[in-house]
Formats: sequence, C-alpha cells, structure tokens
Amino acid sequence: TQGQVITCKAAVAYEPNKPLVIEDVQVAPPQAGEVRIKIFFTALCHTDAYTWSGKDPEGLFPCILGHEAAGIVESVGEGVTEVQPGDHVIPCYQAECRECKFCKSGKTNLCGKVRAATGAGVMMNDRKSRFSINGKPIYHFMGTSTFSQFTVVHDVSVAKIDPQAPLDKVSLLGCGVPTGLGAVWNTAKVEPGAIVAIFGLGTVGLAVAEGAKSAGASRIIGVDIDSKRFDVAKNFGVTEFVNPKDYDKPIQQVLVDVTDGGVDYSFECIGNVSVMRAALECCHKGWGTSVIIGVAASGQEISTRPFQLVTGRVWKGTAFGGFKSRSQVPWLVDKYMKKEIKIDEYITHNLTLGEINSAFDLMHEGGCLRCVLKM
Ligand code: NAD
Ligand code: AHE
Ligand code: ZN
Repeated sequence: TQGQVITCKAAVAYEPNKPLVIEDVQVAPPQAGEVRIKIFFTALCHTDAYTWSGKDPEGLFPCILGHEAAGIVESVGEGVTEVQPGDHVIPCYQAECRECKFCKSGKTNLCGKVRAATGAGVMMNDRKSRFSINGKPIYHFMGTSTFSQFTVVHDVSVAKIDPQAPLDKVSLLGCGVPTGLGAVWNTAKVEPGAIVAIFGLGTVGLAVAEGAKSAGASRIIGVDIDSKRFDVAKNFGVTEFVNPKDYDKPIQQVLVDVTDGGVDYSFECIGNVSVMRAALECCHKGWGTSVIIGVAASGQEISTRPFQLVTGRVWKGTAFGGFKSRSQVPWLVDKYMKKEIKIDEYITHNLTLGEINSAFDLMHEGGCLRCVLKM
C-alpha cells in the first residue's frame, strides 16, 4: 500500500450535529514529514462532541473528528526518521517538534510548528487535506482525525510506544487521562497534604483525582451535578462529594466553609464558564490556584472580581496536562504497563466504528466515561 491511495472506512461529520456518516474515504500517501497510520482503536472525548456541535470556532465541515487513539504506522513520507512502518504509535493532537520557540522555551508543552495547519484542517506542506471522497476534500481535525481506519498526521505529532502495550487501552493516553494527571503534576504541581477540589467527574476530572491522590493530597473534594458519578469517583481517590444541587448558597461558598477558607488547588473539568468562576473563588486567599481544563464554547468568557487575584489566587489553564507529547506519552504508556496509572477503569463501553453515533449518545447519557471503538 506504500505510496498508494488507500480507500477505507471513516466517520464523516458533514454538518454540525447531523449524525456522522460512515463513508469510503480515500487517504492519500504521506508527503514529506508525514506519517500514515492504521488506527486500531479510537476513543471519544468530549471535545469531539464540542466541535461536532458547531460551537468550536475552529470547527470545519465536512471533517473527520477523533483525537484519542492508537495504531500502527503503515508508511512514512520523505525525511521521516523517528518512526517507520510497523511502529506502534499514539497520534498526538499536541505536537512536539523540539525546534520551535515554544518547544525550546522549556516553559510550555505547546508547539508552534504545525498548529496553524491543524487548526485549519489541512497538512502543512501544501495546505491541503489527505482525505477525500471521490475527489472532494474532507478536512482533518486537531491534526489527528482518528475516526478513520487510516489517517495521515505530521511526524511531530506521533509518539512511538512500547509494542507490547494493548492498543485498545493506551488509546486513552491520546487525551483525557494525561490531561487530568498532567494538570496536577505539571501545571498545578500539587504537593503532599494539599486540599483539592475537582469540578466535573468525567474522565478528565477522575484523572485529576488519580493524579492528586498520587501527589499526596490530603482531601480530594469532587463536585458534580450527577450524584451517580460519586460511587465510581471513590475508586479514583475522591474523598468527599458535593452536589451543587443540594445547596442554596453558591458552590464556592460551600467549599470555602468546609475547608477553613478555601482549597489549595481547584480544577475545572467541565467547560462551563460560571463553574470556572466558582472554581477560582473557592481557592484559599493568598495562594489558592485554579486550573482551567474544560473547553468553553465560542463567545463564552470568564469573569471574576480582580480583587480575587489581587489577594493571591492564581488562575491557570492547561492543554494536554502540560505533557510534552512525543517525549512523555511513551513514558505514560510505560507507567501503565508497570500498573502505576489506571486506564482500564475509565473504559466503560466498547463498540465499533460503525456504531459511532450510538457511542456519542452514550456519552451524553451519563454512566459513560470512555467508549473505545474498534476500527
Ligand atoms: P465529561 O462530560 O465526561 O465530564 C464532565 C462532568 O461534568 C460530568 O460528570 C457532568 O455531570 C459534570 N458537570 C456538568 N455540568 C456541571 C456543573 N455545572 N457542575 C458540576 N458538574 C457538572 O467530559 P470529559 O471528557 O471529562 O471532559 C471534560 C472537559 O475537558 C471538556 O470540556 C473537554 O472538552 C475538556 N478537555 C480539555 C482538555 C485540555 O487539554 N484542556 C483535554 C481533554 C478534555
Ligand atoms: N478549537 C478550540 C480549542 C479547543 C482546545 O482548547 N483544545 C485543547 C485540547 S481539548 C482536548 O480534548 C487544547 O489543547 N488547546 C490548545 C490548542 O493549541 O488548541 C477553540 O475553542 O477554539
Ligand atoms: Zn480530548
């Protein structure tokens, strides 16, 4: 198949919120600096649903969504040296080129090399898509487009992993689990004894809990409007639960009252700007730090009284938990293989690519953390 167009199945999003359509798509060979990957498993993340909803200013249609997956390299373009056909890999929506201003800064995991192209749904070389249906181009998404049996990504967006690792499980290391763990370890740098509040107990929030537990947090307070999430959250380290619906007063006040003045760290894992405000305002005066993880729709803005920051609270955000993707995803895979981090516990459903619309329905029903699709 090397050097040839591959025709395979992919789920195409033609329009916001219209059911995805399983189509035969043509996947062009990888050009210089590109890698074509056979995707074996992909999970669904809330961000896929967000872009599909039409609320993402970078959302382009028709496109192939998906960014949490694992597969095997089928072929590589000219100049690609770090991976070769047969390598087991995880596509990384957050690239790492090791050469750009961002990568060299030592201050961030963001990478500037291909970001403009991935945001525009195309490949960097020729600003075109490698996906088409009967000659009509279909946009890429997040530089990954994993809802396709084959995808083409930039070489700076590929993490080579241990070939022994089960691809169905480690697909989750493409987004949600590293995001939560890294938000604690890299962005907040939670220390032993700290009091932590987590808003939203989906996969990202539960991974925050797992990270906080391993960092030695003394109290991990889970906040969710769905009380069914509390039972499962215990297994990830959450020690106390608060359902905002049980209180008349603002949730930030509830948390300040039960923590002698506020939490040391809070994490917003929902994408709701009023919850982001509450998460900042439940932090302790003088040092409390709040990390925004949730992605909010176009047009939404955060606000608080500047006095909240003047008096020492810190507002931060994180993308992919601050992990350098190509360098650290393989390390996370190794940690999973050594049973130092959970993955299996986040997978509540397994379906096939053909059932992808049902998988999105499940995601909105609750009771679902991650649904993994076999391609
Ligand atoms: P999810 O839908 O599984 O979890 C969200 C949880 O929040 C649910 O349990 C829901 O009941 C709860 N919730 C909703 N409204 C609430 C409210 N007002 N108060 C309290 N709880 C509430 O989602 P997920 O897959 O865990 O993703 C969470 C967010 O993180 C999404 O916005 C996603 O787009 C974003 N995300 C960001 C990054 C990043 O790098 N920054 C990475 C992955 C995901
Ligand atoms: N296009 C969106 C941006 C969404 C966003 O913030 N994405 C996160 C990852 S979410 C993964 O589930 C991220 O890493 N952002 C950094 C980046 O460079 O995109 C919008 O709202 O504009
Ligand atoms: Zn995601």
